[in-house]
Amino acid sequence: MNYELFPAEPFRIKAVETVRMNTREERTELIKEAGYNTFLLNSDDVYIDLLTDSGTNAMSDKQWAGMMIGDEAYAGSRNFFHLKETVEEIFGFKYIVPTHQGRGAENILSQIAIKPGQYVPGNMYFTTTRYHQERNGGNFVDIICDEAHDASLDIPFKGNIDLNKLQKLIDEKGAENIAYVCLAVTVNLAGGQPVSMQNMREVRELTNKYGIKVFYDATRCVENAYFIKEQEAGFENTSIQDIVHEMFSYADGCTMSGKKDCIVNIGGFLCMNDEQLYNDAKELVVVYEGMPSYGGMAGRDMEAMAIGLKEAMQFEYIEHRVKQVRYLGERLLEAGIPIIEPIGGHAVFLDARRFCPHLTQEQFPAQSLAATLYLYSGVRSMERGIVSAGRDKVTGKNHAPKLETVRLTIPRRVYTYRHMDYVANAVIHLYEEREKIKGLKFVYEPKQLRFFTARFEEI
Ligand code: PLI
Repeated sequence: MNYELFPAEPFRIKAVETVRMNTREERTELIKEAGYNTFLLNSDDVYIDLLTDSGTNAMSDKQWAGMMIGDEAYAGSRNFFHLKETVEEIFGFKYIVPTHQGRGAENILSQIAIKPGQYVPGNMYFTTTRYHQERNGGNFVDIICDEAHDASLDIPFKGNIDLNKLQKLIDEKGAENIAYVCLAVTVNLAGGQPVSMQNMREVRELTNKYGIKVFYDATRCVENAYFIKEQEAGFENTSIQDIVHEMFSYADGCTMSGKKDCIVNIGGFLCMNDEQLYNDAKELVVVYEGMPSYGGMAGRDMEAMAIGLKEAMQFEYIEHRVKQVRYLGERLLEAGIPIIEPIGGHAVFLDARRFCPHLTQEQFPAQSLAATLYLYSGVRSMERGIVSAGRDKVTGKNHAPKLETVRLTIPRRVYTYRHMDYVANAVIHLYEEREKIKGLKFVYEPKQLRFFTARFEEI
């Protein structure tokens, strides 16, 4: 591996948090007590926590300073106006509705923009996003390109929408039966794969012909912008902020989980340009979140988010972010470990089908691989496969996604390359003993979003 390709951390460390390594004997008990579900482990029992990049970011000194100028007024907080100006400058949307996190925005958008029975095409599903769409009577349809479902296919922009699939859906169901297109940048469950600017432009052109709205899931849009700058012709010399701005010029609005690319620990928002839709959203935000000028966030959190968004636009920040993830992925590839390729923006995804060929998908190989990695190393990861996919709301059968993965998700500005080495070594060690990974069965299966709290035992 060429170490020159990986930039050093573009920050100095000012405050540290001690982490503790426990023993394998302790972890044997702990993972059993947690029902082989890494979500149910206590943070204190984890050595390196790669469960998620959501809300696990390290804030900067400037963000912490911003927390001190939080205006906690119930209405009209000055931090709301700072956030609104920042969002307008970066994304170009007129209206913003703050929410406590991304799913708060999804809840409101799904209620105001979906009529029961309508279709909601998207580039692969995300758990909470699809849940809210279906809860409001929508039918989710996956229109991501076929390549996205093939873990070993190393091609750029695997998050792209297949325009033929979208056209076919419009022809079959009628434009009036499509609530909106939900376009995620990047696509989390496809492995953090980006969408090209060209694809966004083409989706806009096609939907404009039929008057169909397009809402982006903006959660990891800065990572997406980095991939465009790095890999799409014509954007080499464009700034990250200008790329983000152009991306969102092809959308009618967006939902955002601020816990990712806004580099904060909590918060989200919903944006749009349509005044009527904004009024509808305001009527609901007061029911579920709070006044339209805080929507479930403290004033200080809105300030930290405004500052974080600007920091995320810095090239050095996002280059290091994406390349640190790539470093871990490259180390695993060098050792012959099967992962989703190309390496995405926020995480390295182990391909559990190839890692555990001795297990069937119904034996939850990714769930078991995540549990066993914790047992071996104290590293916490997350299942993103059949357990996360849940059951079909009509037939009650398990969705059986082609991608059966374990996600090693890297928090922003938290860990160093040495931590990545520890994780890589742990995965390589486990791969050598992979036949010891046992199948699992449910002992408790929640009705919705089951992966969060389900419990298992070994078969
Ligand atoms: O966790 P929320 O409610 O702030 O955001 C929900 C959400 C929406 N879209 C996408 C693409 C996500 O990744 C997402 C949350 N992701 C989590 C929690 C994750 O661990 O990936």
